[in-house]
Amino acid sequence: MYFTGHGLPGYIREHLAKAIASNTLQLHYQPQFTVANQAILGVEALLRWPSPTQGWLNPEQVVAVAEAHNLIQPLTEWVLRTAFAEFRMVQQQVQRLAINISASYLQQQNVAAVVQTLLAEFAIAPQQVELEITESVVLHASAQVVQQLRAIRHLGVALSIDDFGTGFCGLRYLLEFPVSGLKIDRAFLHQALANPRSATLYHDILQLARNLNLVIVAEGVESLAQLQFLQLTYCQVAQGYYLAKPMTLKQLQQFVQNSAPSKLLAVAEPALSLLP
Ligand code: G
Ligand code: MN
Repeated sequence: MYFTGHGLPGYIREHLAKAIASNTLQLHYQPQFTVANQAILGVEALLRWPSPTQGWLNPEQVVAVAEAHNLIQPLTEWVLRTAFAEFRMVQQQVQRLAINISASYLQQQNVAAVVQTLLAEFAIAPQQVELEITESVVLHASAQVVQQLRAIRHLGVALSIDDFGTGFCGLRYLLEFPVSGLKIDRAFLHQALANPRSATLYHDILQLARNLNLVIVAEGVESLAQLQFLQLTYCQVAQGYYLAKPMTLKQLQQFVQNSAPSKLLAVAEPALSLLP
């Protein structure tokens, strides 16, 4: 889907500052749903860059170039401001907005202060916002970053670990870090449906998170069977192509208008056999 040719970092480096300033960048939104009846609960904002010559640019590479070339501040602040402004357009139907924040932005900036200002400017309640960080942030966090994370939580903004389980984040960190939620990496869900041991692992991650009072979002739901498995394990929130793909703001506005919560899922017989 994305252009990833060799010349790409060079292209991004050359055009990123202008793309930020000229509003060439876009945010797409992927809905998150309650597992029980697939009611839309929130959206995750995802960076998209349609380049006239290169097609859709890979967002991870865009962020990597921004980090390397001193553009992470304008990029992240464009994302925050745009996401907040656009969230206002769907705030009646969507309760929560999740935004990805990179490690270097957390290291450099007073994120809590930036978010606090934007919350006031757009009249959004802190409880409606969630910042997603990766395990690498937690792993390499300086005292200053930990202080930032505490300040964010102190505002009432949620803080979750993205792609949980893929890095080397020791479980000890879950106790020591001021995080409020986990997004379990999609690889765990895919494996869970493939063999009983992986199913048990997924189940136990959920259990652990619940016992620590962490909110779980299951990432990468791509089939009904996976959704049924999540219901069976009492996972509450899910995101993935089976439920909805990332979409433009316009599409999201149509989506929330047309979607009524569906019926509760029937008991998930096929998934039952996976668990002890
Ligand atoms: O790391 P993070 O969870 O923020 O990544 C989100 C990315 O995952 C988005 O770019 C989105 O397009 C992609 N994504 C969302 N849902 C699915 C899914 O069900 N399957 C796969 N393979 N990718 C997904
Ligand atoms: Mn994310």
